[in-house]
Amino acid sequence: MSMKKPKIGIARGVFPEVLAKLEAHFDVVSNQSDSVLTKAQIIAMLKDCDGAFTTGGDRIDAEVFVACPRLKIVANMAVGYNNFDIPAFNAAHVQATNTPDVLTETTADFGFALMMATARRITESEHFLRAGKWNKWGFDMFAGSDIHGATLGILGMGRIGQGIARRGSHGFGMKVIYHNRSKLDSATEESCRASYVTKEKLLKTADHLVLVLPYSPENHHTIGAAELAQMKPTATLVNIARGGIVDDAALALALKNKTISAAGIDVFEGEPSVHPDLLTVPNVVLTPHIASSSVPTRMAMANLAADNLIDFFAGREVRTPINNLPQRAGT
Ligand code: 8YV
Repeated sequence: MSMKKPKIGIARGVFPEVLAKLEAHFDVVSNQSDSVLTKAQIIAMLKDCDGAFTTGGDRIDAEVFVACPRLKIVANMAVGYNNFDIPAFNAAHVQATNTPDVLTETTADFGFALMMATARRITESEHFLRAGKWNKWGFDMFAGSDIHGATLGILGMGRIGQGIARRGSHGFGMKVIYHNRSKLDSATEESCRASYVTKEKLLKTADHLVLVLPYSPENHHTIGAAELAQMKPTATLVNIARGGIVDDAALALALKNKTISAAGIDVFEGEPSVHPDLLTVPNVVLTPHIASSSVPTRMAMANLAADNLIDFFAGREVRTPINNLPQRAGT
C-alpha cells in the first residue's frame, strides 16, 4: 500500500486550526487568499485532487467531475447544498457531505434576532441616530410591531424552523403556525407548540413570517408579488433560507408600497450582489449571509467538513452524508 497522502483542495479560506488538522492528514492545496474562485479555477485546483472542501458558493457538478476524475468526496461547509448537483455526484460515484445539526441553534438565534430587529426597526433607527438626526424624543418614533403574543409563521419546518418555533412559543408567548412539505408528527408539533396550516393561511395570518426552507428549482420565487399581496400590511418577512426563494425585486416594491411593513434579509438572489432597490428602501434590515456565523458554530462546521474528509479516507463512514454511496476510499 502506498504511503502517499490523499490530496485535497480547499476552495475558500478556513480557520488555521482546521487547515493544520487537514494538513496532518492530506496533501493540501488551498485558496487561503479567500478570493472567490471561478469554476475554471476550481477545476484547475481540483484537477488531481482526491477530495475537496467547499462552501455554499462553489458550484460542483458534472463538468467538475469530468475534469477532475480522481475526486471521490466533496465536503460542503454548509447545511444547504444547492451548490451541488447531486444526480451528477451519484453518476460519478462521488460522496457528498454537508454540515447539519452543528449550526441549528445558532441559525435559529439569528433568525429570531433578525425578526426582532425588523419588527422593532433597530437598524433603521440606528442609521437615524448615527446620521445626527436625533434631536428630540417622539411619541411614535420608530414605533414598530410587537413580537410577544404575535403570530409567528414559519415556512420550512426542519431543524432550524423548529428551533425558531421553540424560541417564539416558549420564550415569547407567540402563537406559532407553520407550513412544510409534510406535517410534523404530533410529538414534534407539541414540543414546538406549533400548528400546521396551508401556505395560504400562513401568508394571511402571520404577523411575522420566517422562511427557512431549502432552495430547489421548485422553490424559486416561492414568495413573489402574489404571495406578498396576501400578507397583512402590518406583517414582517424574514429570509434566512436562500436567495431565490424570494423575488427580491417584488419584495423591494412591496416594501416601498408598504404592502408589508418590513423585512429582514440575510440571503439574496445573485449574492453578494444585492438588488439595488433593496438598498434604497428604509424598512428592510440587510445582513450579508451570516446566520450561522458565531465563532463556535463556524468552527464546528469547518471541523465537521474536515472530519468527513478524514473519516472518508480512513475508510470509515462519513458523519453527515448527503448521498448514499458504497465507500470507495483507497480504490
Ligand atoms: C453558510 C449556509 O455560511 O449552511 C448553510 O447552508 O447557508 C451558511 O451556513 C454558507 O452556505 C457558506 O458555506
